[in-house]
Amino acid sequence: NLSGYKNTDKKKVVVGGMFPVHMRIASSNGNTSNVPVSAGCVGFNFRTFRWTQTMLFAINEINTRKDLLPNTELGYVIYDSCFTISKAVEGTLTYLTGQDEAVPNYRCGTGAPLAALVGAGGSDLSIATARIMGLYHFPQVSYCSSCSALESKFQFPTFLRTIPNDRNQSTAMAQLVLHFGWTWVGTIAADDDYGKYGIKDFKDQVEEAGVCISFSETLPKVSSPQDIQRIVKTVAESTAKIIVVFSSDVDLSPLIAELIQHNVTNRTWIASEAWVTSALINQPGVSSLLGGTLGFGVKRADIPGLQEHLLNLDPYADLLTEEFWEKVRSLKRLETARSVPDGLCTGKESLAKMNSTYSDVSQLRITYSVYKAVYAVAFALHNLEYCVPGQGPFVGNSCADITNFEPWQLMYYLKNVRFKVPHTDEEIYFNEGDVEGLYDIINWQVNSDGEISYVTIGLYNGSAAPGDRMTIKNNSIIWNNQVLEPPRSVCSENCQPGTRKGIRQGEPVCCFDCIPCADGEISNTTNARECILCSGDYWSNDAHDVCVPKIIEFLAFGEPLGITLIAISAFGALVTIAVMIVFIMHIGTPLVKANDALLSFTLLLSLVVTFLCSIVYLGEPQKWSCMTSQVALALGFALCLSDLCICAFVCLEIIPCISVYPCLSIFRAVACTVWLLILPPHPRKNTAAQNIKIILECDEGSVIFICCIFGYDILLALVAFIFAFIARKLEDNFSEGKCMTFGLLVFFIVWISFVPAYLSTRGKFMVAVQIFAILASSFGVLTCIFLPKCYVLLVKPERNTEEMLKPRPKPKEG
Ligand code: TCR
Repeated sequence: NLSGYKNTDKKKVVVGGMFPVHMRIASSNGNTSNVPVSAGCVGFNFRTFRWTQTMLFAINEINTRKDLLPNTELGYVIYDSCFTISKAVEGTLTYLTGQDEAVPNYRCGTGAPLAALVGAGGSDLSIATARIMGLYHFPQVSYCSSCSALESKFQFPTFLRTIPNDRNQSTAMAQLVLHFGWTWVGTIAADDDYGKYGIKDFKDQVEEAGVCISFSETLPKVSSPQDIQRIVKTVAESTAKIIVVFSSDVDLSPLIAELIQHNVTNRTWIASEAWVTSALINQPGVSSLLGGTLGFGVKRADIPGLQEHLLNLDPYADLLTEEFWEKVRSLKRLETARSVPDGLCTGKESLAKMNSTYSDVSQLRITYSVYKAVYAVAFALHNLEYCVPGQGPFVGNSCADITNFEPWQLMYYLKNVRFKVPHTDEEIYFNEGDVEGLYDIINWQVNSDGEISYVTIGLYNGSAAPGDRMTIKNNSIIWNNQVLEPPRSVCSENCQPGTRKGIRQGEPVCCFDCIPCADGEISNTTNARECILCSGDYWSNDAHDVCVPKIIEFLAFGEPLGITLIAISAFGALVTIAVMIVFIMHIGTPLVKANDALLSFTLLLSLVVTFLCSIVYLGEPQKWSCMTSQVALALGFALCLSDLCICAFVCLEIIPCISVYPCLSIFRAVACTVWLLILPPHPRKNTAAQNIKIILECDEGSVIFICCIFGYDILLALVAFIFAFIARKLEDNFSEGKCMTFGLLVFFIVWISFVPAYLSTRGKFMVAVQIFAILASSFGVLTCIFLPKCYVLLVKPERNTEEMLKPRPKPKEG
């Protein structure tokens, strides 16, 4: 601890300071048989020693000023909190009681009132000291305790700080992560209030925005190689490329050393304020690990005269300074051991030559905060001293007395202080104990000789409107491995349109599989949760990202198959007509007369109808074409089959030929009319048969009707066949019976094979199969029945006699 003020006849006020000059306390030997002594401290920290000197510098500066506390001299008591809560509490108690318990400790200036405490370093220390200070309404101004827990005025009524609340920093980090679209980040927090609250606030915000945390590790406070090993393993194995670290440099440095040992690279680190410009972390050799780091630093400033003060340090001023010189000398000795063997030091060698953390004033951030804190106390004291009697803020408009005031009276002035910081002109005031959240965004850029320089690439202003808090110059960032492209850190890449997110059981929501949409389903956004089913007439395209209209399918006239079918049916109709002409030409001959000529003509006519009706099946189905094709086919076949029936009867001489004819046809005509009237065949879009197509087809209207009508056809065909089969034995010269039997056999074969063929085809080919069956059966009947007759009529007219028509007498048996 160091303290002092110059002996003048001015009024005197003592300001307390607390700095973590050492990094930890020496471990005790656990011996309980001796008188316990306060633990000693080890690990001298040059950076925090600079803070201490800055407080002294500020106090000196204030004491020499004529406009600030001209009649009062500031003294100081400074404690080393050793980065440990117990030491900080010990210091606070010493400070409050004035009992110089702590060893080594000295305090001068008896009788001077204690004003306020500047300190105590890390948030956990400040939380402990602020609770005690709060009990005595004693003001505490912290320069580096940024934890959001300290914002509670209820718990810490006399706590103020000149460093922004970490809430701002956590928000800034979250914004940074969202700005670059990283959704998969790891976090490392120090095992103290700073780390825990900082990371918690960060996590809360990013998780709300859909970012997932790959891992969350806590750095041990007391060195623990196993814990460090475990964290190294987690970092190395994680696929997260972004690691957010909320920790002080002292706690982080063992991990960094270990990570360098394990050659972990290719990560981008997001640094909190406490280590972003720390020389303890930025050691030679970290560039492969930490190059490209982004972090937040509190406002920096140049403090004129500070460097001279730092360099002109009297080696024997106090204990801490003596220790400082010890360290400097031992470092120097290490450096020059080989060249200058004796290494004798006078204690006055120039510190400027040593490029140490202590004398480097390029990154005065917390240092500047210390400076501000001291000035805040000074300005508050000034206001207290120059209170106009009778217009004071206290009971009865009274003022406080600078030589003998109560701590809560100074607290009043501190809360309401508003001043411009010397040299920088920054205006400071406390809003609920906090200052504005201003940060520089700092990028660690590796320069040509492998050293890291801190480049400010943006700003964050926590009190601006939410939209424009962060300004960041994207293209001035140099990332790890000297690349200019921001790294990507996602657990799973986005799911493209056409796929959907499939959750992985037991893993964070950012880790998912992309599952292709099923046929008929699409997704048209990236990262779709569900595929959308295409509605009725639509179907998914190949990429499954849009619903496209289904292909409309029907057997068109123009396509090769259509043309072929038309040609065949036209050919069939023409042949039939040709046969008709031949018959007309030979109308008087016995062959034509033998069967009723009319019967032959109706049969031929029915064949023409069936041939032609197959054309109507082609093309896009219309209401009329559906009706025509179905009815024409039904009628055509009926006509044809009833003719054959009658022919068979005639052959067997069962009935006079014409008489039954109307009976057979009337039934049919009535049935068809009823069908057409009640449930007419109509075109239909068949979407069920095939997914990607709409088949335009004719709906028969009523299955029962169609069954009846075609059942009737079958019946007729069977009857005709049976009788023709019987009649085939009757030997006439034209083998009428045989021909019919054969023709009907063709008819049956065609239609029986039609059933499986029809059932196994899809779409427009069903129509083609139907037409083929119609054409084949018609050709069958035409060739079997009329070809032999035409042969006789045209080629063998000599056989066309009455004689030949007579049935030959059956050969007698025996
Ligand atoms: N607030 C930290 C401690 C800390 C610190 C630092 C320690 C800050 N900045 C720089 C060493 C060096 C910021 C806390 O605990 O609140």
